[in-house]
Amino acid sequence: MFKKILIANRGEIAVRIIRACRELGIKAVAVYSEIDRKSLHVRMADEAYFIGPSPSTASYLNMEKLIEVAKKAGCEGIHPGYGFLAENSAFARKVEEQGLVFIGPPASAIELLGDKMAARKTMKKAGIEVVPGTEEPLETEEQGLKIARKIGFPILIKAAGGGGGKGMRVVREEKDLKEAMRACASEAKSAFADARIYIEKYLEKPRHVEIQILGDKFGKVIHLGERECSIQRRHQKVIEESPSPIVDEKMRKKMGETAVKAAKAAGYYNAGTMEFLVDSDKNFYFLEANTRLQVEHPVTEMVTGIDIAKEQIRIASGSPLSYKQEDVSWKGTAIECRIYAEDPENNFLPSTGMVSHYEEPAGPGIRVDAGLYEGCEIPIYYDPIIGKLITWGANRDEAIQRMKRALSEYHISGVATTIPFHIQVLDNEKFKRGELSTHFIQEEFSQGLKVTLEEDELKMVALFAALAEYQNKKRVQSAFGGKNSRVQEKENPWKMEGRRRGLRRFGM
Ligand code: MV4
Repeated sequence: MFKKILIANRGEIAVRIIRACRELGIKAVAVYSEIDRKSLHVRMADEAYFIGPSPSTASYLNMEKLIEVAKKAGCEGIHPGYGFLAENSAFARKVEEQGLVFIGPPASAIELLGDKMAARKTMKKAGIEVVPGTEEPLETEEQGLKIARKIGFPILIKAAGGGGGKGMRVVREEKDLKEAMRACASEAKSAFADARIYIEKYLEKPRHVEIQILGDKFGKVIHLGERECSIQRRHQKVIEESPSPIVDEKMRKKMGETAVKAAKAAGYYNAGTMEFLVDSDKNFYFLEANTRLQVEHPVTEMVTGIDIAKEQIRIASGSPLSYKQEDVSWKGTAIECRIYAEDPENNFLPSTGMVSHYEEPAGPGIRVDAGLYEGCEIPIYYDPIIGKLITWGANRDEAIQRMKRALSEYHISGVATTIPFHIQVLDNEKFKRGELSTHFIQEEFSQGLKVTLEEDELKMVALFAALAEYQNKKRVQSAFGGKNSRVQEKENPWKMEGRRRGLRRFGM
């Protein structure tokens, strides 16, 4: 087993990996950019090294610097977390070339699966069902038209280098095809430096269900069941859960075996995810693979009891899988709400600044993976995800009730968060019935947070908001050693709670 590893990331995921290291008795080395000097991951790590200016291109994306620091600090491996360099095959290769271990899949698998067309081809060859469409890049507009007619409209044009919803175009009628092909190719060329495009049958309102897999370096691969990830907004997942309300034991086995087959076909090891689209008849089709530890991994951890982050590190160090497929079982339901520093009342505009007040929920069935503490700064430079709230329940209803309880206990002031939005989604009748699709938010919450108050209620809200704002101002001032900081007494927590209740009563 490793003695020391470097975590090439920040925020909640860096904290998550530090926790895994600590439980394994491994020293965790953090890295930080200028603005992250005082971040939680830096505080929690055993050692921390400065790697450059705040923009990620100058710090968290600086491959040479990260490798240099890892060597200097005496690390044996690098965990990339998610985002940044996690799915960069060149980085994985460089790390290994420098005699360090990349804590993730082999560079060859990242490369293969990163090319969405190559991935489709590989999976189809392995006998895995993919969405009907082409395996070769479209050469001419005439060829595109021929294929589209054969598949039948609506079709979807995708970029080989795309993924995660980037560079896609739905075409419903023949007359729009040529223009869409042209636009998609030129967009793909500028966004991914790869103009290759292909066509798929467009599935209307599918569900997004993904299977977590784990594979070791000895060719053993197992699956940890599915996550339902249909609740997303503009290709950003909002709420995930496991198990999926539509997947039964039989379907789990079938999807799981398909995902294992997919991993083997790609020469995969370490943790990974196979994404599937599921149509209204519960047919599932391979969509793409995620070659990283995913944001939503905790829901799988909660229902299986398997620590995926620790397993990743064990696998990378050369240990065989700790579990056989028969050892994996699922209990209850886990739900995750992603907490973004975004204002749901203002078109989800990113919100930055100092967290002037911070209180986390606790109690039965609650897990908080966050990168925050009271007084910390939320910078503008990175992803707006600041934390995740995960609840477990004996069944889906209990997990939902717990989530509502936990969200109401989660107090973050100083920056706007998506917490109030989550509360509304959890109250949605369709959500409660498990009737989910990738169009759910668009259809049910097109305006973001719903504010449905009478005029006098709005006045009350304004009053409470002003009080809360005053509260924050005072805290910010004293935290910065403002002119009144010394004479300011600590807030009366009863008063604070009263004001919060006032806000909560009006759904704030
Ligand atoms: C699709 C699709 C419907 N039909 N492909 C979006 C992200 C990218 N990974 C693939 N995506 C989709 N591909 C076919 N043939 C619908 C989507 C899609 C989607 C998929 C997963 C999660 C959310 C989504 C939201 C909109 C569209």
